[in-house]
Amino acid sequence: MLSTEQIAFYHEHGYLHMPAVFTVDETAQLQEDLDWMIKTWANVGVGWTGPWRKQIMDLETEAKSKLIAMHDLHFYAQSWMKGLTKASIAESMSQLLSSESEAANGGAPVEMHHSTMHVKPCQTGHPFPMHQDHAFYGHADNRFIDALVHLDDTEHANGEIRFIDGSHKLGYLEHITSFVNDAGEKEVCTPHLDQNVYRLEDTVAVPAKAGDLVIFNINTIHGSYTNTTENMRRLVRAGYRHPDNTQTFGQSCGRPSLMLKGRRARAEDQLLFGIEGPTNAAGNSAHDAFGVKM
Ligand SMILES: O=C(O)CCC(=O)C(=O)O
Repeated sequence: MLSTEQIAFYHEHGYLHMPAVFTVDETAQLQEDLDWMIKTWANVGVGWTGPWRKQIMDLETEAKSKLIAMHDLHFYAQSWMKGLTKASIAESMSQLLSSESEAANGGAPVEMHHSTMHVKPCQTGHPFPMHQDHAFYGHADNRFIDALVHLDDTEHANGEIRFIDGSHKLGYLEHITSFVNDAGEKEVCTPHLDQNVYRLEDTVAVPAKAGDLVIFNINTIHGSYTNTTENMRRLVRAGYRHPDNTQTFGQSCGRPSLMLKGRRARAEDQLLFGIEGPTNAAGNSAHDAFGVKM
């Protein structure tokens, strides 16, 4: 259970470091299975695109920079399914997602929305520009928490996570999603904020140990520097939300999520989840999270 101080810290600052959420043995199994997934399933690519790349990387690093990534590790290895759905994590998320009345009545219900691997390869591992995760999976309100599972100790040299303190209070900000490239053409890019306004230099670094969680609000502005070390920096993000918080667009929109605590309340006329597979061009189900035809 989180202390009153930890809950207050999250609401004030928009992030929280939770040490030793996983035991040494659990962490070792998660690491082993992560390494297997890196070899067997993950994509190795240039990572996020956009003009920010040349602002926060020198030309040589930018040309070599890579990100190893994949979504939904809990569909690929039991350790990850068990780890990300741990009762202690669900309880902590419930504490942070609860209204006063929910807190007085056993805590808010919690569902797990997704998980995503972010591995920075050694030496030129991809930095992340300043952004809010809302830009990637928009929700009606801010009852959504991202949790970074650390598989390696982090520090400045390997690109620890960094936040703009209290920035969740700004609400969702419009992100840059296209730019004019060197050929003068409009090019679509990964959503990010103006790096001159929201600067990595102005962030609070939150270094952590393998087995720790660092959590943050869907609207907290964050980013990270390049991994300059000889080792990979392995990290996995999992998203936890209040089931009443409707997704409006983006990653995994329309997909049912896993209930980790409590029950899914039924809104008036709300339909059951559909059972058919993806049916539209965006890969979304014919039913959104509330069972309404899209
Ligand atoms: O992996 C990192 O350093 C940054 C992760 C991040 O920005 C995210 O998961 O939204």
